[in-house]
Amino acid sequence: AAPAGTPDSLSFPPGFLWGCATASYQIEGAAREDGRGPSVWDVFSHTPGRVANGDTGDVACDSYHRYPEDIALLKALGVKAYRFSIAWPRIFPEGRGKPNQKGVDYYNRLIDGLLAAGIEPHATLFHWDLPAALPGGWQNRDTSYAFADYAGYMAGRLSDRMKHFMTVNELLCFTDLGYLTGGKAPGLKLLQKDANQVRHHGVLAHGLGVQAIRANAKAGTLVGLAENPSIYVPAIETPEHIEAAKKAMRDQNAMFLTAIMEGRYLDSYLSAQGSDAPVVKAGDMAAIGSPLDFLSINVYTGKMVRADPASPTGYAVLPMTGEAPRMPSRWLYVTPEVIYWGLRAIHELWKPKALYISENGCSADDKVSADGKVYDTDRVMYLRNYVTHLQRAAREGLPIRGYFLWSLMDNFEWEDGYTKLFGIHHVDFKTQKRTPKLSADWYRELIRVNRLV
Ligand code: GBH
Repeated sequence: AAPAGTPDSLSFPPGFLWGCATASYQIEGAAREDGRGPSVWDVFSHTPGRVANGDTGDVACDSYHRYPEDIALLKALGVKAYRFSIAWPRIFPEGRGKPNQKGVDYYNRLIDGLLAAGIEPHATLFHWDLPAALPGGWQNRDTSYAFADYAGYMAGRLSDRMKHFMTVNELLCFTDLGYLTGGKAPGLKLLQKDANQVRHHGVLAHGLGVQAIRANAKAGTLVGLAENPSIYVPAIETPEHIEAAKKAMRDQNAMFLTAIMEGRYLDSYLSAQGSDAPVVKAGDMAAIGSPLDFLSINVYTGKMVRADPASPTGYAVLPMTGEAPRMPSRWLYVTPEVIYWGLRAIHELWKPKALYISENGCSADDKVSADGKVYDTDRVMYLRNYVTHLQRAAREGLPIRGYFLWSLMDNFEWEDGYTKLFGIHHVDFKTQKRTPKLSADWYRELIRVNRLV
């Protein structure tokens, strides 16, 4: 094999940004400390029947106290960057008003620690822990403005030391899944019309957030978001199927990513919603379409599409068969090619200046061996496959700059509690001991050689 760093068909570009990702409510714990206000996830997880086993994020990985140890884990992996999220209710316990300095101090300590370890901080401003005090949550348009104020404030406080800010994480998950199907906080099942308004407030929060960050942050600050578009893979790699999958990407993401990248809702989306279409005020779409410095996507799974001349859309989305391979999370079909086709369609449709994978990873059926180690061979297989398709994207010259593995360590997996674990470090939730899994050893080597291993 060629020595590490030699450009060949297996290498990643020099300086490729390998990282790990986490989110505040999933790892921090310290839910009532230093003036943090309750979030909708505190309320939801403490409501009987909402989360597996009644698990909560009260303690989680206790990263609020153990962050130096977590920085040491990152350093031992050799990652160049760490994506974490900021808990809005630590900064504004009631969502707005007077900032809580103790909350800001925590992120100052974290960021200073990362910089001292030579690791680039990438912050998500909202990864679902909405302050519970905000009346009506995302049903209320005022929440979008409250988010922008908070985002601008934080970027103003942190941009002297870090560049990369993501407004929100995964619009679908905190809008539809919180307000339409109700599996996530706040657990509501609203009518489609009301849920469409929640979606609009979500993209509006992102857009107003971009504007507020630019108005308050130091010059040179880079703004994007971490979105999880529905991704469509051409069933067969022929021009007509490729075109069909690309059209599906644009159409099916009309309420979120397409609106953000194009600054408008597609006519096909609006007409399909009819009288349920959201109320849009003057200026909203311009804010939503604010130009971005980069686009990050969380990539886990996707569907296959074939060209279908008989359909008015020109394509047909194919159902997953019952025997399709899945990881333990019921939704996590193994579809490694989504990483390449997702990036390629986005690049061809909208040409973002820079692309990142802000999350990729999987739950696995982890067992601690007699030697204390987790040999998560299935996770290694999963990651190796996805990263192979990532390398294709890089090799073909797509502007892909980095990859954040979800997740640094086992953590609170939302409605699945601690029953589905995504870490490349095992966490013993009784002792809080972190232990690298086989996948951590694999990732360390990938980063070291910067080519497929
Ligand atoms: C990400 O979501 C999150 O950003 C992260 O916090 C999370 O821990 C990680 O992935 C692993 O789940 O059964 O119909 O309710 C991943 C994307 C999309 C996965 C919605 C779960 C629920 C489908 N998610 N999906 S449903």
